[in-house]
Amino acid sequence: MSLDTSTLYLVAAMVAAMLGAMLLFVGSQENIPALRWWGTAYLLGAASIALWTLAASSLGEMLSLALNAVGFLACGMVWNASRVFHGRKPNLPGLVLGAIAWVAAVMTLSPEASAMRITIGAGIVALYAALTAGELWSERRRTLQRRWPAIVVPALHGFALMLPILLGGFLYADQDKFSGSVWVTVFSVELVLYAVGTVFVIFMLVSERTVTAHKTAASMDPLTGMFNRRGFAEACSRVIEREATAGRPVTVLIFDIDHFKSINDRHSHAVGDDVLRRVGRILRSACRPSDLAGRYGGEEFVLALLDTTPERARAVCERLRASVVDHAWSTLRPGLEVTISIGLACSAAHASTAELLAAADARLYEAKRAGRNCVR
Ligand code: GH3
Ligand code: MG
Ligand code: MG
Repeated sequence: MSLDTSTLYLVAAMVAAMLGAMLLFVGSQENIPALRWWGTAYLLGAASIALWTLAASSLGEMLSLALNAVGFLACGMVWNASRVFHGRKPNLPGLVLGAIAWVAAVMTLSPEASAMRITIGAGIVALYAALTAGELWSERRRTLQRRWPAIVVPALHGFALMLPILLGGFLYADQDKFSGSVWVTVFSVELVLYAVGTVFVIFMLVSERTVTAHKTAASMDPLTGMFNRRGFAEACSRVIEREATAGRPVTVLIFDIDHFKSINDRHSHAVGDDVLRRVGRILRSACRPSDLAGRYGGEEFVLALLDTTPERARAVCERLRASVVDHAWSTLRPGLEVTISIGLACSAAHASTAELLAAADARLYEAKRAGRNCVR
């Protein structure tokens, strides 16, 4: 079977253009700058390949050189898109360096050395592919299992383009036939596969990120920035399981702001919200970063203390209670006073989150009945 090279390149250009338009559209709709980088890169790349394929012979040396440079600029943009996607700044010198290197190489090489030109061009594209793969690799927040296509696709692409360099001696023996050789066909097919494969990877990464963002939003309390009831319960269950396996106890405390309704009534709901925020901050500063803290609902907060003794747990509760009483509440409203009542429960081995919380809740009500502003 013989495949026509120009047709293949045009198909590659059309596929890339459609994917680019799609990326730009989604990037604008969802306001994801990295997708706009990727989309623009694809459109530029597609335009340069299409024009070069259709009109290279009639363009003249300078224009076709410029077209090639635009193609390398597109490769640099793909790399920068992956940087932007991970919250890094675009690398502008790196973006244009490939194009500059190409122009410099063509200016210095003799026009007959077409194989050498193609090799250098492939090398530049391979380098950008490797940089893109490296960028995706260094994103260590995701699991390797999920990230592997993000690394394999650009890495394979780079490898395919490196082949003529690796096999250079073999190819140069047949300079004249190079441009019509099987490699050119292989590259054009590879280009289509790469363009489609990359977009698949991009959307996989974007959807993973969106899911993570929604999950985070669903488990966070926007007022205090802490876990909400759901987030706390989920995290606490995971932690209890882990600690039970390790044979370590987990201690849970629930506390409730005393007479909070009257704080709202006397000082306004906005002041009530400020009190909740400040209590959240006091809670966080009273525990270790490894402990789990959350707003359980209304004016109730929870804290799971890990790997701790009942004595330390008791001390944390006392410190917490004292920190709330001693806080400079008058800076918020003159005459404002805030106290909390705390219920504490230490886990027998293999107690569930629900059992622990119920036990702590029962203690909390004892604390309320005992006159508030105390620990049970
Ligand atoms: P107790 O000492 O028995 O706990 O009395 P309390 O007044 O604190 O308890 P109660 O359950 O009667 O009232 C809780 C109040 O908390 C009622 C509700 O309006 C208020 N509240 C719940 N969520 C919020 C919130 O997000 N912001 C503000 N400002 N108030 C809230
Ligand atoms: Mg209350
Ligand atoms: Mg309450």
